[in-house]
Amino acid sequence: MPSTAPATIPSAAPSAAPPTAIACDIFCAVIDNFGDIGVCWRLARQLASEHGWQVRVFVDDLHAFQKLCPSVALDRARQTVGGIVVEHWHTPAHAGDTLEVADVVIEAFACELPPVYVSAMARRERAPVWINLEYLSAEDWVADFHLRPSPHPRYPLVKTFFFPGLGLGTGGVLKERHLDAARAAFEASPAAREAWWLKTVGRAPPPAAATVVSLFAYENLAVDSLLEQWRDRAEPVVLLVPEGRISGALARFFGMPSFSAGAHAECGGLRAHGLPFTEQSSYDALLWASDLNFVRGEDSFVRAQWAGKPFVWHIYPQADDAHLPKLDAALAHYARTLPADARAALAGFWHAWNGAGEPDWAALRRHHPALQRRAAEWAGELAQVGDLAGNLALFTKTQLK
Ligand code: TRH
Repeated sequence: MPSTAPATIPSAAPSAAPPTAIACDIFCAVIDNFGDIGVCWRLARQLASEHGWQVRVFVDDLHAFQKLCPSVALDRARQTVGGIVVEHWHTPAHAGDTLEVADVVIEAFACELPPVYVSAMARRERAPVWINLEYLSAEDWVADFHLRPSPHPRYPLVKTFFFPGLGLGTGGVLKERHLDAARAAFEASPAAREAWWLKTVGRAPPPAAATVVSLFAYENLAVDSLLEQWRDRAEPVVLLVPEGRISGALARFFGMPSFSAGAHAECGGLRAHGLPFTEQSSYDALLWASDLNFVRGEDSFVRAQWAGKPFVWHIYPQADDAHLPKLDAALAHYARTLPADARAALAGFWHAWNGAGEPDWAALRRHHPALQRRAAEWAGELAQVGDLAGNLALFTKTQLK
């Protein structure tokens, strides 16, 4: 075992795809934040590096993309990043410099494909496999709708709905083949952990008695109460906060003008550090270095599950509280085998973090050993559903035969 393990997942650097490689176009419209492009980019990298596909990503917001992938140039209409072609999808009608239709066309999150591209799909000698990749939901109905075909009203084309999910019969969630090994190497190497702390936080790792918490969340009314609880408890908490939407609350709490990357503050038992928003492949190490992770949206929510550590999910809020059944559906999977008291503490905390009630840190901490055991067990259960990229590649191959 090497003394230092890599703290980043090696990014996809596919060797030049052979001419017979499956060509795949992924269309991604960024609604807000980083989850849309986060999921698409992770999928693109996996299809290229693990399945040898020749992938092109159409994305309408290069700024959001560059945050996850700093080598993206903002001013290029077309560029190749890690072997993947990136097209700036600058208008809804734009379909690339030359209109080439791929073997597999992935429309992410029901974004609308350019009409000229759809008509070219219909003219193609062999119709492409057309996938609508949906948002992740843990609800039961997802398995019934996964892989349902939807014929186009005018063209001889069929679109298939591909539903990520946490249960059997769904498309699963993304998981790279090397992920578990990378995590295990990080966790087994005190030198890797120390190097990560020095590089990322600018400090040596804290003593084992401290609870390390990573905090990635939207603005959240419960955060002040939680910061107070951390401040007032005897047991020390070390808080790692990638700069973003929650940073303003930290600044207010500590009476600072801002709480961006490089900020440090201390109050009672709480010590907090502002971190830079890292490249996507480096985010996992933050989850591995922490004892408990606050995550949000879709992709960080999935990464926290693979990290095998207890986590708290700030779900993306939707109109009419449509997100709340999704939160409970995820809890039903994740907390399924927990003892009733630990399950109640976790559910109460997740609900409070999503707007209902006060977060009770002491209760969550009390059940940490049970939550830790369940987190590891759950990662194993989730792996049974299969990796989304692998499931998608398998399905498309049956269609391309
Ligand atoms: O950013 P998100 O809230 O994204 C979304 C969008 O809001 C989208 O519209 C919504 O529908 C969807 O959630 C459900 O959260 P998410 O999905 O976790 O995406 C964040 C991405 O940022 C993820 O790929 C991890 C990455 N990331 C980094 O690369 N570096 C970092 O430092 C951090 C904190 C995250």
